[in-house]
Amino acid sequence: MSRIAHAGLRSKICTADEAASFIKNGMNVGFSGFTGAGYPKAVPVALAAQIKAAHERGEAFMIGAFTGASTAPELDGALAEVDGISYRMPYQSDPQMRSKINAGISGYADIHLSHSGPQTLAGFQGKLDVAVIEVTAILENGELVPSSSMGNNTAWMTAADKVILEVNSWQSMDLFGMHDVYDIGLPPFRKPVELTHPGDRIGTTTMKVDLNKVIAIVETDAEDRNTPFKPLDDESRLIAGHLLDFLTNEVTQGRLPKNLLPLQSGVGNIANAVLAGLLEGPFENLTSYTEVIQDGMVDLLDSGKMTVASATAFSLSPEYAKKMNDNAADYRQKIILRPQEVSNHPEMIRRLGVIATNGLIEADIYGNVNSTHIMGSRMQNGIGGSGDFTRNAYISSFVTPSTAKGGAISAIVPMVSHHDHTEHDVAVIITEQGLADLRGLSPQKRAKVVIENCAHPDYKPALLDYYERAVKVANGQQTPHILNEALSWHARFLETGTMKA
Ligand code: 0RQ
Repeated sequence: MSRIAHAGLRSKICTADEAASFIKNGMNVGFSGFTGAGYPKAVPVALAAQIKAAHERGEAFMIGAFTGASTAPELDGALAEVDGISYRMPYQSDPQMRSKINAGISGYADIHLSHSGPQTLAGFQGKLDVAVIEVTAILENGELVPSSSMGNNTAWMTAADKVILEVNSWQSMDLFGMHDVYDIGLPPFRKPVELTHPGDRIGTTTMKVDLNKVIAIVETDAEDRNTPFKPLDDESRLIAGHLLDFLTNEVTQGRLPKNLLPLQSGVGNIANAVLAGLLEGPFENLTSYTEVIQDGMVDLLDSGKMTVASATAFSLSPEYAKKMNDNAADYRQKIILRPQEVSNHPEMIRRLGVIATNGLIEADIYGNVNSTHIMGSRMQNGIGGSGDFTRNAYISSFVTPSTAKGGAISAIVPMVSHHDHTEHDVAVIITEQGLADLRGLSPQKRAKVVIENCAHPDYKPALLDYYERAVKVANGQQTPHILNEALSWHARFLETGTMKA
């Protein structure tokens, strides 16, 4: 059966090459796609070939690329490889894209995920010329069934002058019914998000598009970029264990209900290990209000330990993506995919009392967190949704190994080389060494707990020494620093290849 039921739109079916030719030098393009799910798979590759050919003819051809979050080699990878992206926002994690950003070829605005759609609708990001959106199907009435990510799809289709659709028959038709499409709008008419439980629905199951904007439709049958998770290692198990002990104690102290509060869990292997820990843990009737559904969350839903999960996209291994496709009719009873401005909305995170857990690159002794930059200047991925969740969470936590690069780098430093999450927002820091609960502590007390509980033994004495000397010489006792030494660990690493003195 054709996935394009609308008779009028069938006349727009064309090749990826024809569709891509609508995109010209200097245009801003809004692509679907979030953490390697639901991104267009044919048009960006065709566009990259056209950009390459233009460059070979000596012509300028670069675009602004807006997405939901990270995509895949067929999108970020292909376009970055041909130097086709002059401006990129928001989150990315592709090695090619990262290297062009760090080489200064592609400008990158690392804005909060919940801001990316609304800022574009408001006109803050310039004009959006074209939206390229993957869908599962086009219904007879022209409404669109979203695929494995909602992301910024509706924002892009509203903001853009023209829309190109990719209809992907690899996506299960049973995804129909899993989404909750709700547009919040812009001030002064922005609507409240009247959800009081992660399982609530307030929107529609399909997306609407102005059919006059649709200039091309491309049919594909390609799977999402699904990356396997690493097998759980001892370090991740230890980190997960510290977090689960902490949550158990919060329940004992009466600060959390027995089934906790809705969980947000970041991307990556440690986050997945935390979910695996919950599978063996004592908590029942868990819920999740998060961004991405990983393998660990599917296991929790399968086991009955988790009753419902709300997110904006999948981030599954190939094995779990197949399982999702085969069983989407069951999973849509327990999984809801929302636009990212709803999944990451401060109003919801604050109201529901989300427990947020994200990864970090480095934290300092006072509780400031850097999630994005290596040694101050070099972009890793981006802030993603971690800022949306951390600032508004009931309890915000960060997980990381205490060292990186075989021990040459301490994840706990005197001062972070870039600030993403400030000491005002960070409640708990966890490494394999232990957990620092920063709630209710002044900066000086925090420093002692962070060094004692989280730092690696190789770096503990030097951190303590820095702190104790800072207390003696600083110009104030609120957050004592020795300014010409605070970033010397990073400088040493860049000069010698290790932070060790
Ligand atoms: O480098 O790949 O070259 O080996 O950074 O580090 O330890 O594998 O950890 O995959 O969980 O990523 C913060 C980047 C952690 C991630 C970050 C190097 C390390 C390795 C990856 P290699 P790990 P993870 C919601 C949440 C921001 C977005 C976010 C992230 C690589 O969690 O992008 O939270 N977070 N989104 O060697 C130098 C250090 C380092 C370091 C790690 N201190 N110095 N290199 N590395 N620490 C989801 C979304 O928003 C979509």
